[in-house]
Amino acid sequence: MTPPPTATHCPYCALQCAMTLTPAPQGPVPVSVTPRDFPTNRGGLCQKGWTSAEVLTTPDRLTSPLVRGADGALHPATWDEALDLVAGRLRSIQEQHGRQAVAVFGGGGLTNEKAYALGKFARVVLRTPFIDYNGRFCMASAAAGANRAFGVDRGLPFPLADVGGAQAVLLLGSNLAETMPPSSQHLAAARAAGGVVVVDPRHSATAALTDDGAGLHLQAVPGTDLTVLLALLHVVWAEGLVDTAYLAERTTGADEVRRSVAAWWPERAERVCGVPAEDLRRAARLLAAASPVHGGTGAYVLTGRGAEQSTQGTATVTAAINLALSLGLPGRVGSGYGAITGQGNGQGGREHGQKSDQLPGYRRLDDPAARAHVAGVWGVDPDDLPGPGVPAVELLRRCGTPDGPRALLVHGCNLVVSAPDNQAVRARLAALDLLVVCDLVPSETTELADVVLPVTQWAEEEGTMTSLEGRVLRRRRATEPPPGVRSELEVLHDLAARLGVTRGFPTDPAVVFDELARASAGGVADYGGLSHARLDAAEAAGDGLFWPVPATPDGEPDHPGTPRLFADGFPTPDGRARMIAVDHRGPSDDLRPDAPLYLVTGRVLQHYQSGAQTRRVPALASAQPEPFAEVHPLLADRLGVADGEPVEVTSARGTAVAVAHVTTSARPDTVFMPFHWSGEGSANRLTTDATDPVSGMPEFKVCAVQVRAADAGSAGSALLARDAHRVAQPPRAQEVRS
Ligand SMILES: Nc1nc2c(c(=O)[nH]1)N[C@H]1C(S)=C(S)[C@@H](COP(=O)(O)OP(=O)(O)OC[C@H]3O[C@@H](n4cnc5c(=O)[nH]c(N)nc54)[C@H](O)[C@@H]3O)O[C@H]1N2
Ligand SMILES: Nc1nc2c(c(=O)[nH]1)N[C@H]1C(S)=C(S)[C@@H](COP(=O)(O)OP(=O)(O)OC[C@H]3O[C@@H](n4cnc5c(=O)[nH]c(N)nc54)[C@H](O)[C@@H]3O)O[C@H]1N2
Ligand code: SF4
Ligand SMILES: [Mo]
Repeated sequence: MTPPPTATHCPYCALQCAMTLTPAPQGPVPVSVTPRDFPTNRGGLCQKGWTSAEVLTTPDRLTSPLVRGADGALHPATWDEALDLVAGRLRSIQEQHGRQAVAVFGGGGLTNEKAYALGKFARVVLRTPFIDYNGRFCMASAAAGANRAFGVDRGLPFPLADVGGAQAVLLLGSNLAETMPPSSQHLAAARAAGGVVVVDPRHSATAALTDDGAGLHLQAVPGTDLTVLLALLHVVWAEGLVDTAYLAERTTGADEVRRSVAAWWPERAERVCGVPAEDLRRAARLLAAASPVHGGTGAYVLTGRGAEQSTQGTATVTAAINLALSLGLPGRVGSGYGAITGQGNGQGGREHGQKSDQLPGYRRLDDPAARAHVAGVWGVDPDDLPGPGVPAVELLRRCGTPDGPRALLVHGCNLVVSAPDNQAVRARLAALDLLVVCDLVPSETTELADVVLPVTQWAEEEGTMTSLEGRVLRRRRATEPPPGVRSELEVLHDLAARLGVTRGFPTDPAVVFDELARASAGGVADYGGLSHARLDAAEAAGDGLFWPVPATPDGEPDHPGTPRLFADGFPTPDGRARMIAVDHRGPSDDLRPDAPLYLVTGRVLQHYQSGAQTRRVPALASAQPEPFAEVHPLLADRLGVADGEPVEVTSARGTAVAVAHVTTSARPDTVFMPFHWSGEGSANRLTTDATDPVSGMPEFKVCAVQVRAADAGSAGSALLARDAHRVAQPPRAQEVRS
């Protein structure tokens, strides 16, 4: 008898589309994927979701630990050999150089259980302050802005489906039509009302949703979102469109914000952001008209990475929140501010202790009460818990330096592709005494490792993921992992035991979750009333549950979860949202004579992040076979480059080579490169590792570059032709848009 179908969610992004996996014993993949109806995806899946099962049986799947030999190559080893080696080296490095000589790097794709166990492993077993994760690349500015203003960071503090009722939606730097395709369904009403406003230097697929009267595309100069927001704020204040009763009752700081935006009249903003003053006025009026105070059906202000991955990302998020508060949106059903979280568990991954300053439940590591609570759950002395470490970029800069970490454990991040200024990161990783990488597939980062540990993925494991809405969902096992592969919980258990900690690292995800629930109880992200069993029952009834879900005393009904936050107040000391005046500085690496163009980076539909998974799926790789740079026809003419020809893009960090896609969707002063590829075509050879002073988030989105044609004989084009990830493919579908 074949086993029954399994209800689960997509392995990739934070939309966590619901899907059913049906055993396919005769097929090329062990399970077949069908979409499942769910409030976020409403039966939709993108191409990545449809093809996700192919990564389970990708031909070069890691199925044995690998250890670097005397010949410099990676060789298969037994688990005992690999784990003994790792534990022995960690011990001797810590004996010689201190506990802080070992660092941990996590990921927002890990389940809550793995993220929690990893944070505990760093604090309890390694007792190092140095742990951070790739959410620092992704969610840190949104988190910092929301924590400061609202006292809590849940990306969307409302169900995504609420957006479906709105009359206006302002999207700053989100290309959700490509990055979460099924989510565009929720924009239908706003489009019909002419109310979608997209701020993006490109006429992206999402910007195209504003065409034909569906809204406005504000094609701003890269790195100037803050001036767009300051101008929108100026207009709503100057034209008396703010919700004065709401501001008086529910916020502090409105006067300072009003004063600070007085000088940002639209004509002044236009000189910086390039968006016509009249469009800025129209956008502000359209949002105001949709706001409840003016009788509209609702308005949302949503930010994506385009606005956040900036050295002024936290300030930009703060201005977006100021705008939403000025219009009285947060805490009203059908309106609000939200950040569109990216990674599969980008939300849960930032709640349970992978962050350098954080303990489970979104508790702070420098809060004595939080330390005492979590130390109690862990059965350790609070004084033995290390203090806060440093954010990801700083951690990477220190790796392999005389006073920095000598060993790094990486779980769920392909740093060599995805980190900013990745050639410098590669050098830092190469300078380590020990690099240990857990992954499912070989990656550019496993290639550098001293030890590679092969782990289970998605459909082979049980766990939970917390979606962009803060909804805790069950990930379920639908197929056996290949022989030789272990779960990350087993890896941490086995390493802990070898390092002398024989208790506290269970391998059953349901047991780990129960401990996570206790550790988070009473914290901001309170999972205290949840268990795998309760989530299974909730999903069977149709949903999942939104945190906080506190435990209830015995005999009382279970807490129903919290789909909408802020109805009765904000979790700040005075219950009010804090409005904070912010001002514009501009990108850290701005245009100059030898770098007269902007580079902006981002994503395409078919590839996920570093491409480690999706470059292995033939249908995805053939749809997007190679690194490219979008170039406006005017710029292409000036450079003497035709569509399909290689260009060399050079920044102060390095040079990358990519195929020109000539398209009018670009601004003439800006080229766009996706970051999904490695080697010569890697966008992160060019990006700067300058970070936001509040959040530590790097400025991935904007830097200054020089672009030139890579002539046929140049090193660049020769290298591109040799690029391992370039495969012979049918002609590209994308044509020049006019
Ligand atoms: N297909 C696909 N989907 C994904 C992912 C993926 O890798 N591939 N990753 C997931 C993850 S982890 C994340 S974080 C999300 C990211 O989701 P998004 O934020 O939607 O994705 P990006 O493409 O990084 O950036 C969005 C847009 O920002 C624009 N942009 C660049 N510079 C600026 C600027 O200065 N200002 C403004 N306003 N816009 C700018 C780019 O042109 C781009 O269209 O996607 C998730 N979904
Ligand atoms: N230029 C530029 N760079 C960017 C961005 C950008 O917009 N522009 N965006 C940034 C953002 S938002 C993000 S989120 C990062 C993402 O960048 P990465 O962190 O590199 O993202 P992934 O490719 O998802 O890498 C995850 C790795 O973990 C593996 N993996 C998947 N699941 C598991 C698991 O359960 N356990 C373990 N151990 N491994 C697993 C995958 O196979 C893959 O090798 O990139 C950042 N880099
Ligand atoms: S939108 Fe995201 S969650 Fe949905 S199928 Fe695509 S990658 Fe998966
Ligand atoms: Mo991300």
